Amino acid sequence: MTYHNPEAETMARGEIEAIQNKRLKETVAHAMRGNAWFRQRFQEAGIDPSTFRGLEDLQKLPFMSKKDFRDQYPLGMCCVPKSELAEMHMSSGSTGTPVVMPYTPADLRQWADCMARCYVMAGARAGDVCQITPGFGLFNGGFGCYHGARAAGLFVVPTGAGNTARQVKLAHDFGTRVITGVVSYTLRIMEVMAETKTTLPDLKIGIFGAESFSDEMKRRIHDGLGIEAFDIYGMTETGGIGTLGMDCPEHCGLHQWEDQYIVEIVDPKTGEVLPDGQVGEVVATSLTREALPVIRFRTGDLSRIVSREKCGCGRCHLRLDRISGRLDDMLIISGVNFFPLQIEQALLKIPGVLPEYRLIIKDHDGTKKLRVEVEAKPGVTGHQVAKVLKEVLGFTPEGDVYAPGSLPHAEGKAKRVIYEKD
Ligand code: DLL
Repeated sequence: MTYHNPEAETMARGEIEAIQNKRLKETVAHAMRGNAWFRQRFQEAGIDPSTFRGLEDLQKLPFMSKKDFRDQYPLGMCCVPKSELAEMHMSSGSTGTPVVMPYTPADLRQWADCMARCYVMAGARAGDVCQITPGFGLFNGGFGCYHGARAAGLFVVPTGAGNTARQVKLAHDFGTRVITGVVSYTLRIMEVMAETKTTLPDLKIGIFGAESFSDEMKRRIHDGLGIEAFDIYGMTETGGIGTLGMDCPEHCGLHQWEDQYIVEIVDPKTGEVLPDGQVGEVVATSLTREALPVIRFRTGDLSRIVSREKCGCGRCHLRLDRISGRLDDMLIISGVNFFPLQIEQALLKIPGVLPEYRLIIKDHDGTKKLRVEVEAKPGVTGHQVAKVLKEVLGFTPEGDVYAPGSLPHAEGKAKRVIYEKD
């Protein structure tokens, strides 16, 4: 069993909680000292850094939201002078208003350490060829994979997104062993491999994220590429890909790097912390970040704590279930609440159905109708698809089955839900 950071990764629960307690106090004091926005927010909530008791007082801290990031664009929440910044990333999200995350050199090392832990946990070893397929730019995916791969001593092939034919050729010619990417882009790679009749015998490890990842999708990627697939979690606001964690080879939940972040699950309506096992909104607090610490950040992602027990891999860092969706992705059609992932799981159980699909929501004077479009191999009928969807949803949506390659394919995150108003 190998760890990138054995000291941090093999801490017992008591040690994790002690370090969280200490670092939480430091983070609150740092934010209040370094930034007027935090100071005012926390003073209004009655927080005094000299008497703040750490974990015991965690729930006295007010929540942060995406709206705070947007309102404070570009650097209104930054806790260090701009001259100390080394890099920034940004996500535009669904509304288009940017969320900016600045980094100091220490923040970049922290990110690299979290990502390197993920690589090594997945089985990557120094010298492995690591192909990075998320975009290099404002999106955190490419650079996060890069910083971590360098820290883990990997040989980086920084293809970035797109030009899938070249991507497959390079993976073949350089003997890529580890590939990182957005879940749905992997499907595009598999398609091009089939078209060009390329096999990648050296490829063993896939690190995928940025989108919900059903077991069915994992199985298809596993069968299609013959690799072990890992589900990596992180976001712009926590400092990027891999900052929160990933599943280990036991595949029994996503370990959260708890010496670096406190992860809570709260009731999305009341904000109350939920008991382990109950599904709610993931709330994250960074414990060592300098430029812009997140403190009780409401991620909008839904999951539950699976376990805080020691895992077979030797880590005690708590495990989250896969992210089942985002609060703002929940669809309500014909009085039924559901998430796109539930449709994906049902569709992929049908033999011959391909993992490219989209849900079109037609809004006619406030009445919403669902149309499901999915690619499938010849032989799969609309009737078969409709029957499966009726079982999941309780109603039969409109829909069509398309030939492979007919639906628009994304090179970044897939856009599964499309709204049409008439
Ligand atoms: O998507 C970081 C990332 C890049 C993670 C590449 C993994 C691979 P953002 O663009 O800020 O950052 O989007 C963050 O993506 O709040 C989740 O809703 C979703 N997300 C990220 N990882 C997962 C995952 C990157 N493993 C948002 N499963 C998050 C499900 C995920 N959803």
